[in-house]
Amino acid sequence: TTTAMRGQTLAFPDGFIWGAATAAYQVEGATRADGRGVSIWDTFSRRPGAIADARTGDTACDHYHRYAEDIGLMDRLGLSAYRFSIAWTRVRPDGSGPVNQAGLDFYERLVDGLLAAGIEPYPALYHWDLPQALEDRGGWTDRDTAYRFAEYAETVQARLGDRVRTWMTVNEPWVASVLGYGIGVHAPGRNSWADAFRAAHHLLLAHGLGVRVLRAGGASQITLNVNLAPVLTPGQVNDPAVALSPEDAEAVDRVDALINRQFLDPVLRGEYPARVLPIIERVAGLGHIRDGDLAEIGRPIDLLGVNYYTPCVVRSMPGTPANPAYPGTEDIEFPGAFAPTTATGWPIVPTGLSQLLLRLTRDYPGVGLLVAENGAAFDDVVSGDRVHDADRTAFLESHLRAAHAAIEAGADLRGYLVWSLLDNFEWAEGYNKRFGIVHVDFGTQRRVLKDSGLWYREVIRRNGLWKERARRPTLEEVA
Ligand code: GBH
Repeated sequence: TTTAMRGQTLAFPDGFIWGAATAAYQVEGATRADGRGVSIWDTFSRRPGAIADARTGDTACDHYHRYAEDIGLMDRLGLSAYRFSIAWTRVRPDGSGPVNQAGLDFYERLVDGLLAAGIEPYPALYHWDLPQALEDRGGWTDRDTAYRFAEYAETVQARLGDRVRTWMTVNEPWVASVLGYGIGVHAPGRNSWADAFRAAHHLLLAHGLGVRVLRAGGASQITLNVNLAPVLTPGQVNDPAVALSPEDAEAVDRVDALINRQFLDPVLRGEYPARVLPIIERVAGLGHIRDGDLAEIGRPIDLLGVNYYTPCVVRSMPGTPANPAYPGTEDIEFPGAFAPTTATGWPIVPTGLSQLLLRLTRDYPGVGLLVAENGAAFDDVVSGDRVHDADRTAFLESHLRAAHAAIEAGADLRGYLVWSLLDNFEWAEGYNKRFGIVHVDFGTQRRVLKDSGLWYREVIRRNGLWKERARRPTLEEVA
């Protein structure tokens, strides 16, 4: 890098981690290969009406067989890290029974391939694909599942711990509990608020027990990934400094406690927020929260994985019934934001990311931050061997500018992982929503680096953005 180039670059800190993420059920396919057991997503995706166009993850991106080609793509991108998840059912097909060595062999090939390409593996142990056998015994509503998770974590680490330095425990306990057990739009498709709160607690407990065994096994960095959203009134979306009425301030605080602090406080402070406990007690009782659990859950971690997509927009509106996804939100309306949206309908608010990172820095000091997911679904324009996705590039660029601003203002942000490396099985949306920086033709499994991927490669190469938006190179320059 010449001085001139550095002058034009909005540089990120040295050693900043540039990566991309996927999850097992969304990309692997090969759901019957080499002794893999049945997960709740195999079951749920066959439930009539559960998934758009009745699709499943049976084939997905066939990453199980094409991982070497996919590592080649990561190498072209110049990624420093690849976040993937391990399918519990490949390792212990029944959740708790015998270990399936063939499943571990796959992750060993993947990890070795990544290391050979100079890419740091960031495995996540749980990205929603619970073994069906455990669900049949109560799933995450049963405390025992957390202990089975710790057992499985230990098994995986015993095989890969000499090569994996960074471990991710659980991905998005809010989504897994609320969408899976509370409103049934994700596996296992149950509909009970009480179950959702119990599941959330047991997912947190699984994380804590996982930290304990991973640490004992010598892990050097441990994270959990939480989906976080700044909670804002419609007025704050455009002007964060706008003054709130006491009613709006209360609505914001209550929803923030439910979606963010319910997970952050146990993990980073060893306690449930006082604002949430009475809601949990009313809905589920407190019997599932035992003495000692919060000490277990609050074990120190090194990094917090922040998954950010969009803010949560609320305002006080007396008489409104509780939002089905948020018990305890009586008298609060969720009006959405006046902002452009992605193909999933989520408002695009890049400043939400800087606000979030700075708020974490202020309220939860001492833990490093990693953007563990950020990205967007848009429709691709395929033209010959190019895939045009200018909207995605603009989305990523504006969020990276926001991340950079947070770093300048003092956030200890260590890295950024794009969701996602590949277009993939987008849960209840099937294959209709494309989040990849690599286009996947699901008929032929052909992969093509999208324009956003070519752009990201350039960002990684210079460890930064172009200072002036206008100086962004043309695609011809970077292709
Ligand atoms: C992540 O979940 C997952 O980890 C990943 O597997 C998935 O593919 C990816 O995101 C994309 O969906 O209130 O209607 O504006 C993200 C989950 C996304 C949940 C945003 C809450 C709010 C939508 N979150 N969502 S809305």
